Amino acid sequence: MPKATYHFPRGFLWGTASAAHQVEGDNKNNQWWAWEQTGHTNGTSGRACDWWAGRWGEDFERAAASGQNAQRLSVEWSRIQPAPNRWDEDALERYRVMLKGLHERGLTPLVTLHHFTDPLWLAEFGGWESEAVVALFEKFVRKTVGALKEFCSLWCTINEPNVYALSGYAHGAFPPGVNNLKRAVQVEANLLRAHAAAYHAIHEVQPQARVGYALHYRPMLPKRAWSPLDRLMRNISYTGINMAFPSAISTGVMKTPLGKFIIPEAKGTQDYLGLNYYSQDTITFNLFNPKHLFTHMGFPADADFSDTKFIANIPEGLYSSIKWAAHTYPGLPILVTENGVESADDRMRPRYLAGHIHQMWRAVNFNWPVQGYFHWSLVDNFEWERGWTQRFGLWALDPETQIRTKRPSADLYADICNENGLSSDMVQKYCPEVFEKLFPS
Ligand code: IFM
Repeated sequence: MPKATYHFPRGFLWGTASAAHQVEGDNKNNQWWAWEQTGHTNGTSGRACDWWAGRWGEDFERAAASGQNAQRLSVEWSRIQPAPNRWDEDALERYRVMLKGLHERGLTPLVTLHHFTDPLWLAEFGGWESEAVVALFEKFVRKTVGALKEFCSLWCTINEPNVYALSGYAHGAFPPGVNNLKRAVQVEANLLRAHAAAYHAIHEVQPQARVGYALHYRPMLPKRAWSPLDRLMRNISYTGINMAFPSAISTGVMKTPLGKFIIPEAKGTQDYLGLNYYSQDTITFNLFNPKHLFTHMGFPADADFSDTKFIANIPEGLYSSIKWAAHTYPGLPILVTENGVESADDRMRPRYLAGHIHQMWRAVNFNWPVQGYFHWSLVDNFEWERGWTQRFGLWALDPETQIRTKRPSADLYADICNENGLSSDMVQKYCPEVFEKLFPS
């Protein structure tokens, strides 16, 4: 049996990722809280992981004690700016204390400025459909970055703009629950304008900042490679879902299935690419699915599925995502800003984790500049419309009692972080079922 270790470059960032609404609790002043109260989600966020009441400290301890050296979190716009004409200095001070707490524990912060939630006042005024949001977001970003810059220089403007626009405005699982592709595209254009404005503003406020956004990237394959219709639908879905932001950042033009938006100020607005990768899709042309533009998106029937079949374990997709990023933006640093799986009994997570770290290592060996990895997530948290039905944590959480229970994969991830690599011994211990695949004899 081979003995080997797949090492990562010195200084590689190892962390976990979270978002304010999913962990803080009692975020009552945003559109998601309102949406949850009207029965649109599987349970409500409630106290979530109770970070706002102070449990961030014990969770940062867990992260640091397990050898992590970085942490991705987001700030909540509705706390910092509870009304259009009011800033909450206490909320900003609380975030300063949290970020200071990360440094004290040897964790480099990566702060996301927008992760799916909007202040209620913004949602009531039309949210991201009105171009006026761009100036409002820029104002919020200037204020927040100005207040937190002592403790953070790595920023993510917007998390998964494609998911926000499509889920909220095309298939309606997110608030405001709209089914209208034209409105979705308009929202995505405003997100891009806001990202560009934030990028330039952050560099003015903090010239040494590194600024990017987090792209939810889904590699896609036609189900039947021989079928021109499957290939066509694959190309339409791929461009529509993945490419709006990346192509606009390359060219200043956002191309969508419904037309072009010229946004020249977006060109070149990234100092790194944040990649969120979970799974890879198989696309089929389906004549009987006009509602979804004659497309069926799925996974291979024999895939290794997560608890609710939300994710298929396809680690090669992380390799091809990184390859795409490295070829699209030669030399641009890449951070894997999210990757993880729902697995309540933790049977799947160790092999998912090991398989993805192995594929990331393969990518690093092509000298593609991957500089860090943030696992989603440290502790189970509120999974949006899916509520508490999906458990992504290295640690299990009982939201009622707030008791955290370590899952075995927390130890595996700690071993990876401490070693700055993945070894055959780790795979043998935590997920022997993939040993031969990862360390072939
Ligand atoms: O929980 C989400 C996160 O907020 C955005 N990316 C996907 C995660 C898992 O569903």
